[in-house]
Parts: sequence; structure tokens; C-alpha cells
Amino acid sequence: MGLWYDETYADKVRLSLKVSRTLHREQSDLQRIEIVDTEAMGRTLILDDVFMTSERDEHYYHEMLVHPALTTTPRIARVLIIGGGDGGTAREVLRHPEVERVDMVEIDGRVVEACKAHLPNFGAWDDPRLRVEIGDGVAYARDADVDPYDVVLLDGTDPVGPGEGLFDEAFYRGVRRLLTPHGTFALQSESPFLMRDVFLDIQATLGRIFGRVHPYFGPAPIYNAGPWSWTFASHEVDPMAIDSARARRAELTAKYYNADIHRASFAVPNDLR
Ligand code: SPD
Repeated sequence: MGLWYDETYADKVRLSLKVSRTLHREQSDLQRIEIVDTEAMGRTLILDDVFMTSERDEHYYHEMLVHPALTTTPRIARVLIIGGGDGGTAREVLRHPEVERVDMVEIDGRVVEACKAHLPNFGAWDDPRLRVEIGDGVAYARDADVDPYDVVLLDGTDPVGPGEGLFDEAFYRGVRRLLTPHGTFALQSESPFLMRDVFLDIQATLGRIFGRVHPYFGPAPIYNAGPWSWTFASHEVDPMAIDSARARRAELTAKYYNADIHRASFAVPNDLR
């Protein structure tokens, strides 16, 4: 049979991956961090028993979190990433030459170190435009005294453990505080199938804070939960107003994202309208 790793969701659903090797296992101050080789998904990061990302499928998630916001927001010089410790989100952001500075605020420095050691190709850690701060994204959104950002991206975990505070109204109000009036906030917003209540709650909460809130959908095979969702929130940016030059450039390296996928991903299924 070999060794299998199980993620259990709400004592109702289990996803298993066959593990060929364990490369890293530690309990940080905040969570259990594991990096394993799996036959189906390649090298895989697991936090507190939840599959986070894998070599084989990470492009879907990271490209879809980043490029819809980065190809539509008028100015994209300053970008903030909250979470994103594996480096995949920053890598996609840094593909845009208009980006001058990326601040990443990741709560667990041990995740960054483990990913640099075992998933070195995920990140663009040496890009001089990237600054990594180890700290609490909730406190940063509430208190940081910084120039406003053009884009804020939330690349967090599920709403349990260290990621819990990243799903509430006070945090989203902090994000709005950090954005320029023409800025965009994009975030992972869970499975509209398995976590329908969380998904709907995110939409409703953002709707009290931002003028425009648009969920969008795509695959994330490692979450095994039907389509995954992200949400695009802003005061005035139209997610359909794609800058075609930026999209064409993103397409040069993207494995999934292109302008047609971008447009199609914003179609909302009838049972979620
Ligand atoms: N169910 C797990 C959702 C985790 C979303 N974030 C993944 C981090 C990848 N950078």
C-alpha cells in the first residue's frame, strides 16, 4: 500500500495523496509544516494537515490569484502580499515589469525557510523588488504606516489556525485602508461547493466595504473541492477591462492564465448568483 497522507475536511471528506518521501517536518510556533514528495502532485507543502500547494498544480492557483488583478488595475507599481510564504504568488507578481515593489507579510518565517530549502523554484526570492517581512498580516493591515498599495493580494490558509483572522470584516477594512482609491484587493475565497457558507460570507462582507465585488472560479486540483474561488474587490476597477499588453506578457510564461480564461472565470454559476 505504501504511505498515504490524508487531509480530512470537517470529518466528512478525505483527500489522500500517496507519499514517496518526507523531506521536512517541523512544528513551528504557529503550525505543523510538512513538505513531502507525492506521486501524483510532485513536491507538496502541507500546513496543519491541510494540502497547501504542489509542484504539479500550483500554477492554477497562483496565476489566478495574481493576473486578473495585475492585468486590470490601472497602476500596479506597489503590491502587498499577505501570506504567500511558499513564494508562488510573489513570483507571478514579479513577472509584471510595471511592478516596482512587492511587500510580502508572512506570519510564519519557518514556512518561508522550508520552502526556500525544498521548493526553491516556487519563489523569485532574489528579485530586488521583493521585501519579505515576517509578521502578522492582520496587524499590518490595521496599523502599518506605509504608502498605499495599488494591489493587495491575500494568499492565506483556510479560516482556522493562523489564517483565521484573515476572513473577518475588520481585516478587510484594514486592507481597504492600505489601498489607493483605484486599487484592487484579490484573495482566495475557498470552495463554493465544500465551503459554501464561507464563500458567501466573504462576498457579503466584502460587499459592505468595496463598491465592486466579483468572485471568479478555476481549478485547484489539490483542494479537490470542485471549482476553487478567488474574489476581486475594488471601488472602481472593472475586472473585464483587461490591459491586453499586460495579459499577453503574462501568457508568455503562464501555464493556465490567458485573457480568454480571465474573462470566462468571472462567469458566476446560477446557484451562486
Ligand atoms: N484548502 C487550502 C487553501 C489554501 C489556500 N492557500 C494556499 C497557499 C498557496 N500559496
